[in-house]
Amino acid sequence: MFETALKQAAARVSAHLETVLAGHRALPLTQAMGYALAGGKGLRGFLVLESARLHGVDPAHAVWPAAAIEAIHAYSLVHDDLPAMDDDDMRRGQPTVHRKWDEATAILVGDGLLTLGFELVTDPACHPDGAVRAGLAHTLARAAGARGMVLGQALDIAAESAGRVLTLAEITDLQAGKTGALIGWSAEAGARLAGADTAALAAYAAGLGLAFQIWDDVLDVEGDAATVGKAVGKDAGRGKATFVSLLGLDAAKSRARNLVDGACDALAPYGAEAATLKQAARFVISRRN
Ligand code: GRG
Repeated sequence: MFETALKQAAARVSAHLETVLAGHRALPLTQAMGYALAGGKGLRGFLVLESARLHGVDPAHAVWPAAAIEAIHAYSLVHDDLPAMDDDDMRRGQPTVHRKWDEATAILVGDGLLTLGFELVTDPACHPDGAVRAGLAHTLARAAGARGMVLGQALDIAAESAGRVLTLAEITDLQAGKTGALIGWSAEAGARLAGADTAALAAYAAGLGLAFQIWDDVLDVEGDAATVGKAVGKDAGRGKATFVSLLGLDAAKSRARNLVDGACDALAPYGAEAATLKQAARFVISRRN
């Protein structure tokens, strides 16, 4: 069952991150970094481990980039929750880092987790070939930075003062950066570790990433805060354009299903071996949090 595979992958990645943090000084910062890393679904780390398995990569190598992407994802959530950005009190069913500690700690936790991601992919234990490690670090910088996730976040913030509702094309472009870039990097990482072609996994991740974001918008409308683990209804409350507000709930869900079908089709070159990645795509549009 897919949920079991996801939990096992998340446990493996969490254990790796705990070992890494055990080597840090016992400061409140380290405790807060561990707190920020806990409690997520671990979908991005799972995508790294599963794409690596498809390419016969040793999990002892793949766990490094899997931990790296979860660290960078956790940083993005901590900074996104800050008062200067989304100003959220709850994340993963717990108080946000700036609420439990303070804003300075939350900024440093984010900075620490972002840089930790690059430390992990460039660790010699991640891959014996320095060129492969450099390739992982370079593509990770592209995905996380001002042409990827940071760009998506900047476009999202700019949209709030644009004085008009974004179009579907603009939202799709924004989300490709904000959510899609890290999901894409995760799914392609296994091929990168193996020195293989990333095209099929990139096509899979493009559909998956967009479906993931559409489902996030669905949960903002249909979910309850206790299950989702954070405030819901925020987008509608702010009059913010989302896939659901532009397409309507039913059409948004059907678009997400079509995207997942396309994502699964893209995995054809991997045959039956890709069954778990297909289950992951179905999970993304059935999840309740
Ligand atoms: C601060 C540079 C910077 C970027 C923030 C990712 C992001 C950009 C903001 C997060 C806000 C948000 C709700 C985005 C929508 C999609 C998303 C990334 C949801 C959270 O991902 P999950 O569901 O979370 O994989 P877990 O908690 O399971 O890890």
